[in-house]
Amino acid sequence: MPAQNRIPLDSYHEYPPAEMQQRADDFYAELRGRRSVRDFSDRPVPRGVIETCLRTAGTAPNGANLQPWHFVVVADPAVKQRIREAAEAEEREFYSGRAPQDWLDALAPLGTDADKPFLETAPYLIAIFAQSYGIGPNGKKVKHYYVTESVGIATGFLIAALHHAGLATLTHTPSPMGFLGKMLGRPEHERPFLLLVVGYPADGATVPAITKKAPDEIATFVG
Ligand code: IYR
Repeated sequence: MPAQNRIPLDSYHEYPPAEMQQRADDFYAELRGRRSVRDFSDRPVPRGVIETCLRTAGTAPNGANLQPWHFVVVADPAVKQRIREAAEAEEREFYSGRAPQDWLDALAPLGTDADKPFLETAPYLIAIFAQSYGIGPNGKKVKHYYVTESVGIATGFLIAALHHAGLATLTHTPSPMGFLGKMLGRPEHERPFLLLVVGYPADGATVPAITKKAPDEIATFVG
């Protein structure tokens, strides 16, 4: 075993309990204001903000610190148009037959359909890829662990970071989305995980009136 290079945990901060509670409350208040948005403005968003939020995503805990993700940021209108066309083709099949009725029933309160104009309107689409393995310096395959969990956590960090910066997002999962890898020139060992639509909400944007489960429905304390 090579010796580990260890450093002090200088980045950790402890807060007195009242301040800790306040911070937890403030963070909850901030994140509970996040909504998935489907009406986007075409106003440009500073690229640096996206870059920093991607850095945040890259800090996520992950399997063996192999960081099994890749983010493709698409701002090019021609590429966005091609993504929209391919996604809408899949979605038309989904909504007109591929999806079982119970899935369509579950989606009904959201009012979604096969039209995805936001894929062109929003200034950025971030295609998130999960790498089943990496390529080492010698060109050899490096197995990745807990890939789905890792990429899911990184995506959560990214969504929270973008929301914190004042941007709206939509987690969009055209199904199937194999076209993304080909269109964006990604290698075979990467599978598209989801497409994050990022921008400002359109003026007057609305969202479905939905609620979140109560604390005792989502959590149980033992002891
Ligand atoms: N991918 C489709 C359907 C869809 C599925 C789920 I689960 C959602 O939460 C929302 C939509 C679409 O984007 O319309």
